[in-house]
Amino acid sequence: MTLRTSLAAETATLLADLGAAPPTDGALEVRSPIDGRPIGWVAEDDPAGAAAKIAAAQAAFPAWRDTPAPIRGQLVRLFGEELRSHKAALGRLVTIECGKILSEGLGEVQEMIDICDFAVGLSRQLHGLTIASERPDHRMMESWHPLGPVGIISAFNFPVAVWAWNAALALVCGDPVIWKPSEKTPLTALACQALFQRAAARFGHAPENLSSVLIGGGEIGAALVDHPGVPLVSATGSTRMGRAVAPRLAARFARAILELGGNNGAIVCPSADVDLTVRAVAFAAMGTAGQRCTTLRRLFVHDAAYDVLLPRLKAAYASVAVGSPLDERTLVGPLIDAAAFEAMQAALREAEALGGAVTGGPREESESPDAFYVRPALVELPEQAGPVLQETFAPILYVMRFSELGEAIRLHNAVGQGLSSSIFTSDLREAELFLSARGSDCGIANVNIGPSGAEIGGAFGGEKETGGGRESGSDAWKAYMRRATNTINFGRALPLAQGVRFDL
Ligand code: UN1
Repeated sequence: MTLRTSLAAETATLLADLGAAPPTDGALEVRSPIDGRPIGWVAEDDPAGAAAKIAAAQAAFPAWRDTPAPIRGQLVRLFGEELRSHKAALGRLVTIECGKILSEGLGEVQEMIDICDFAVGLSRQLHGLTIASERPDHRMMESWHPLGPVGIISAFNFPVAVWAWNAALALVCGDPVIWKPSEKTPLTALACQALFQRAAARFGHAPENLSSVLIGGGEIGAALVDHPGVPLVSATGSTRMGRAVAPRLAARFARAILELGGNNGAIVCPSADVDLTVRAVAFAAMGTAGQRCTTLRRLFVHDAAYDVLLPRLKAAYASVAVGSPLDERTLVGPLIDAAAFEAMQAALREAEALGGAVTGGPREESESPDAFYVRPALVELPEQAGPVLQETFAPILYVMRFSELGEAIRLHNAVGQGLSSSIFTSDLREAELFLSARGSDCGIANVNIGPSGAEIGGAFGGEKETGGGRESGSDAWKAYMRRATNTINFGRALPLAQGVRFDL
């Protein structure tokens, strides 16, 4: 495991490579979950400072709104180029700051590059409909206009990609962006901002303050949520956070894109390909140390597949390499902090009290008392109750048996959250039932792949307590623009709709 001085020094070097200021100046201490020790200090915004940055974003809006969308796309293309050329450094910084393995740190930057590519194409496709009018010599159409500054609140587990999904779309849609990253991961945010500024300098005519970063905790998030100059806030985090944010946005009629908790399930049918299922479940449940909103947490296994699948899964759980995420052999890095470890242990104790058989779960050796490495846990449970109904942000997979698919789907849908889901089957009828209106109630439903690791081309988000927002691909861009319905009369008469007469 890397020592304190080397991680802090490496962080400073990476930030310098990325064009960001040295992380030595400020009250907010940033720790790496790799060893739990400080890697930097950054200055926090106070509410007055936050308000000033929001006002500056408002001031940037008119010029950006009036820049043609394909030209706005050129700035996002340049930002994507910066990301491409700095992928290695930013990916490594993601790993150091949030603890995901290097391949996933790099993957996260790739996800940013992908959404930039998508947004550049989109900048020429922000199109509305032309609609048949019931009146002679009339035409109806939709126009999509920029909305205004977009607030983005992101979580520690995807410290840069989630911002990029929102920012790349918002920017081509004509909206300035104001980003409040998790206070656990401000350094990667400041690095992204530095790369963005480089792209803006190369672009040459972006308004000042098109993108800004607010550093701080809940108070600063609240400043963004409550500001009347921010018509849309896209917030990623827990359902608890969403319950605090949503009513405040509703109170001022602002729009919300909420990406809240997931409690994702998968159903394994008798005809499932066992090798494929083991690999998919392993990545979805143990990858990112169980700290994705799309992490697989509930597995329903048919009686006929149970005795084949479970020993294979248990072997994978026992052998998966847990350790420093900077080590290429590691598949499971650390939990983010002590609180995450405590929450995991509490959930496992609760599951045991309910008759659950727990494999794995204890803390693994590490050189540092402040780093929290765990052996991922697999819990065989007699029924779906207690901790299974909650999202515990840790690598715990609850496994339950079923004998009839309809019952498995019912249990699958019987939780508060509705983000992502999967079925493993070779039977077309089972797969199609799961994807149908009678099947999974989630925003994402997959066949023969796990629930995590979505590509950016599709809309990303979930139903119920997950919040209902959609980000990233498909037509998610529409949430970042305002729609105007236009009716144009090119005749000389004035017929009224619905046959109404009003003859003067
Ligand atoms: C999250 O955990 O907040 O589908 C986002 C996935 C990733 C995004 C996860 N593309 O797992």
